[in-house]
Amino acid sequence: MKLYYSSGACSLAPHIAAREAGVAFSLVKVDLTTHKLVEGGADYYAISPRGYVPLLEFDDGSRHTEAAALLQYLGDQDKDHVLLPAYGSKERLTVIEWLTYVSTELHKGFAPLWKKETPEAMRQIVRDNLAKRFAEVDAVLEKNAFLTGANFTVADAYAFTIINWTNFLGLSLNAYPHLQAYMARVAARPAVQEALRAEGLAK
Ligand SMILES: N[C@@H](CCC(=O)N[C@@H](CS)C(=O)NCC(=O)O)C(=O)O
Repeated sequence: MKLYYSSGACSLAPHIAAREAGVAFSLVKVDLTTHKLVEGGADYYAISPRGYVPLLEFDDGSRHTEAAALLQYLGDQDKDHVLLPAYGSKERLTVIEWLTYVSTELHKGFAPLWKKETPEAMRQIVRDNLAKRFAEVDAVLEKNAFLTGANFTVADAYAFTIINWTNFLGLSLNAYPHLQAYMARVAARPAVQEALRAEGLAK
């Protein structure tokens, strides 16, 4: 399968999950300013009508989008059911609950900060809302090593990717020591290091 991605974008989450699950995949880099493929310059809108990454293309040519959905598919490739617990279990419900939270509260919560046209007053509201979310997550991580307990799951791949945007946007996590420690813990995982290196975000 092929993963269409842009360095450090939300596509880093399925990228990490694919490496954690040990599935075979190749990467196709997209320039999100031009919406063209970096290699060859093909029009990305012809591949992904919304122009968004991530997009997963299977060997049969079928294409799928939406980070939270791709993460569930990739999590299910872990036959030990650690990245995503078994169908029907409450543990799985908890991971999907967190995936949905990251998607709607964090991922889309950050979105206005990426837009040049967002006015400063709005940016402040967005930052204040994110601060509330970071405080919630920090409290959870005071008790747990990862979002849902002792194990790294696809929800952590997603949360790490989105909260990592604080580095690109100059937002401090100093007020959230447990969240800061978590970000370092996730970043140190071999699969995460490989993904960051492949995206040119680590040496
Ligand atoms: N609903 C999509 C949103 C994906 C998304 O926001 N992708 C961003 C990068 S993180 C993007 O491709 N933006 C390009 C654009 O807005 O043109 C998902 O959850 O996967």
